[in-house]
Amino acid sequence: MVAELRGALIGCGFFAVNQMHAWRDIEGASIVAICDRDPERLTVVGDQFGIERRYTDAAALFASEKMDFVDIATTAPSHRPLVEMAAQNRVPAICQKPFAPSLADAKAMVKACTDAGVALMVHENFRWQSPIQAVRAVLDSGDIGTPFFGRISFRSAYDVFSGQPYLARGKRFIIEDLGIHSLDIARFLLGDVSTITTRTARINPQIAGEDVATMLMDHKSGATSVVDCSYATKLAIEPFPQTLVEIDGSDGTIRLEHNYRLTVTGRNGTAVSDVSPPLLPWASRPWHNIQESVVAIQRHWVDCLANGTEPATSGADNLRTLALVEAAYAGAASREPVQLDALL
Ligand code: NAD
Ligand code: 89V
Repeated sequence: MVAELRGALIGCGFFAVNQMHAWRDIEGASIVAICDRDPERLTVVGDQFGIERRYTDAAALFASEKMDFVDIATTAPSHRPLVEMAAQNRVPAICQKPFAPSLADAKAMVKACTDAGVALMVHENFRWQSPIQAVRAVLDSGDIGTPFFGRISFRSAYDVFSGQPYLARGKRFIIEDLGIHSLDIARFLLGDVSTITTRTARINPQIAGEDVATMLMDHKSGATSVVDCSYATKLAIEPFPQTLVEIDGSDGTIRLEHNYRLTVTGRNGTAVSDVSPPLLPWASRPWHNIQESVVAIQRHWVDCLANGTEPATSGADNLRTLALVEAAYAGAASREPVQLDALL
C-alpha cells in the first residue's frame, strides 16, 4: 500500500476552509499540521477539522514537521517568502492565486522550486470546474472544428467584499482577483496569447480598484477572444460565480450559458445538456461550482506527486496567466496593445 502523503496548510482564512474540506475528500493525502499567524484563525480551523499540530510561524512549521507537501492559502504578499521557504526545505508546494504580486516575484518563485527540484502548483482552480472541463472536452472531440473566436464572460453584482474585505482596499481588484481566472480559462481553451488590449473602469465608488475590465486577445493559434468581467453588473438573476463561454469554430459553436446549460452545434446537429456541478455534502450554493473545482485541482496535485508528472497549472505554466494580468494593467494604463512574449 502506498503511504498517505502528509501535508500542511499555511493560511487558515476565508478560502482555506474549502481546501481543508477538499483534503478530507481526497484519498492518498491528509493535512497533519496547520499554520496561521492569527491564533484565532488557527483555533477556528484546527478545531473544525481536528488538527492538533498548530503553528503561528511558518518557519517553525518547516523546522518541526516532516511533510510531503505544503498548501499555501495566504494572500499574495506572503506567497514569495512562503514558497521560497518551501523550496529551501525541499518541500513541494501548492500556492494560491494570484501567484505573486508581480511577475518578477513569480519568476523567482519558479526558479527557487526548479533549483531545489520540488514541484510547484498554483491553485488556479477555475479551469477545473466541471462545466469548463465539459467545454474543453467538446473542443477535444473536434465537433466544432478549429476555434476562431471565444468569449469568456463573468458579470455579476455579488458582494464579494463581505467575505474578502481586502478586495475593496487593493489598488488592483477585478483583473488580479477574478479576471486572472477568466484569462487562465481563455488560455486553457484557446491556447497562449500574443497580444492583449484592455479597458477598465471603477463603477463602485467605495472600492479602490477597478471593478470592470474588458480584454481583447490575439491567441497564437490565430483565434481572437474577448475576456470580460464585472462586479458592477446588476442582472435579473445573479449568476455568481458562473463563467459563461462562447466559442465559434470552423464547423460549429459552443455556448455555456446561465445555469450551466451547454449547447453544442456541430457537424451532427445541436445537442443541449445540463453540465451543473455536483453539490458536495459540505458545499453551499452559489459557491458549489468553485468548491467542486477545489477537490478536482487538489486531487490532480496528489496524482502528480504520485506519478512524478507536472501539474497542469504548474508555477511555470502560471507565469503565462500572470503575465496576462500584468499586461492587462499595463495596457489599461497606456491604452495600447501589449505584447506578451516581451514579458516572459
Ligand atoms: P484571508 O485573509 O481570509 O486568509 C488569509 C489567511 O492567511 C489569514 O488568516 C492570515 O492571517 C493568514 N496569513 C497571511 N500571511 C501569513 C503568513 N505569512 N503566515 C501564516 N499565515 C498567514 O484570505 P482568503 O480570502 O482566504 O484568500 C487567500 C488566498 O486565496 C488569496 O490569495 C485569494 O486570492 C485566494 N482565493 C482563491 C479563491 C479560488 O477560487 N481559487 C477564492 C477565494 C480566495
Ligand atoms: O476566486 C477568487 O479568488 C474569489 C472570487 C471568486 C470571489 O473572486 O476571490
